[in-house]
Amino acid sequence: MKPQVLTVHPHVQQALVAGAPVVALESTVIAHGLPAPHNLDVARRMEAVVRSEGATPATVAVLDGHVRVGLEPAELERLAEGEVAKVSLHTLAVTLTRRAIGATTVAATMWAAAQVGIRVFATGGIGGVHRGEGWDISADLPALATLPVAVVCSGPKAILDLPRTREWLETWGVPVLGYQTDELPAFFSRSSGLPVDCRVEAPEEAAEIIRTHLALGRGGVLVTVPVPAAQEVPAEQVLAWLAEAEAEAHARGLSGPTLTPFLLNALARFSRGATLQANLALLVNNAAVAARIAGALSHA
Ligand code: PSU
Ligand code: MN
Repeated sequence: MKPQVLTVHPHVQQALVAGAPVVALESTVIAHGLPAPHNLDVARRMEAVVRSEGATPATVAVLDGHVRVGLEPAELERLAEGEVAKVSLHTLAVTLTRRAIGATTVAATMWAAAQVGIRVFATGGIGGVHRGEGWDISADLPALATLPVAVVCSGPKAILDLPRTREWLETWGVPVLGYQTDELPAFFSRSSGLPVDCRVEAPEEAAEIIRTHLALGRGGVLVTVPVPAAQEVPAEQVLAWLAEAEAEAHARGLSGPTLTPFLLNALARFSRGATLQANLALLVNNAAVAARIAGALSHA
């Protein structure tokens, strides 16, 4: 018999049945992307802002052998504390089978959203092609190419190779929209020098393109929203700190899934918290924009 692995929270289920707006949220950013107590605080703020914009939040995680779509407040707390596995698509079945507690990445969260018909998902930054000569490419990219979900983010994380990530998205047919920007945002910074495919000014405009792309029966859409200007960290500064962080990661022999959390944490240390403040601000802002887009999509 096929194992039943997905459980949808009743509030999320009600919204989906009613055709009301729902926004998926990931949990790797809570468990691995941010230090306590900011992680739990921002997870709650993201859910709250989605609600205040009239949509239902659906934070995704792996608990007790199930992929859970929509969590109770106490479950959000469990994810923010203690040992939690980082679950991407290659580790999803293992985490489920072993009944371990897991935080889902963009790739795994997109899969869950697609399974239950959630079309909009908000996060901070997507994974992408890592810098350097290796072949570390996040599973977030093939997920975007194949799963029918719009991911609202502030671009690929600044620790990545942005030009290569941009090329990858083009090759695999992922439309990249710029929300009130002509340039691909660079996570902590508002610009990267790389173009988006199309600038959109309003949620309705984004929703129309998303609806059309999803009707093509291909994969997802990337909606990129720059970090709020007040919390921006200039790209040159980020790159200088990143060089130091990479040297430290190299000296420690870090690679694979531990690399992204290590680099984000090192940048927060070197910047005396400036990158952390940028990360928190963009997460909440992206959740709000995603909720507005989900609202526009539901008034079809
Ligand atoms: N966005 C953030 N912080 C994070 C992440 C995203 O602001 O920590 C997570 C996402 O879950 C993304 C993952 O899917 O990092 C990418 O990890 P990797 O490069 O190992 O694929
Ligand atoms: Mn990787």
